[in-house]
Amino acid sequence: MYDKIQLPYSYDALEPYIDAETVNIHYNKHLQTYVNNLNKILEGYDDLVNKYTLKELLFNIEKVPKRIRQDVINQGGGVYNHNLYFSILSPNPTKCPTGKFLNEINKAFGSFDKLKKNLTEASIKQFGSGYGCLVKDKHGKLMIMKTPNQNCPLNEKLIPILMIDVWEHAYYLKYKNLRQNYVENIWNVIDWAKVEEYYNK
Ligand code: MN3
Repeated sequence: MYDKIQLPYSYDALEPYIDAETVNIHYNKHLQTYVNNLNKILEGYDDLVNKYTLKELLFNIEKVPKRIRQDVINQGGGVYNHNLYFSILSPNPTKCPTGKFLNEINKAFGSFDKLKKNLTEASIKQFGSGYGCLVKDKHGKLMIMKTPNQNCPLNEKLIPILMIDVWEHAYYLKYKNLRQNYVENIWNVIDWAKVEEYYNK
């Protein structure tokens, strides 16, 4: 069985940037549905479930039998991406990266501000549902990408360390059609200490 993370804050903790109703529905309904669907798909595949964490399963997606592979990409990505998304948000975020991570950011993007600018742009420009992502490759090199639907960068052997959910369900109640405002505001609640922890893992 794969599961969602415990939400490390209350539903209203990210106000005014992300409203309580959105967090509640997003976490309890949308994410839970991905969890339920994934576990249903994997019924009878105990060998996979017992052998791999969800991260390993998505990273080694070619090991998943073809007849359920796309479903695992969709539903497993839905679980993993949301767990990552919710885990890097915080009502008391560390606002800046440090140390080796900051050096890598400067090397890859020129500056921390430039990284935020590029990732904001990628998130806004993702056509339709998906995510803007900060990923690292196996050498620790940082890249910005966007992914459609629930595709997870792990499927491409890249490790996501920050994902911004730009499905309408992530912002529509408060921001309506204004994805740009949501993405610009989300920087107020992104915890760079957590992102840095994922980078160093
Ligand atoms: Mn979502």
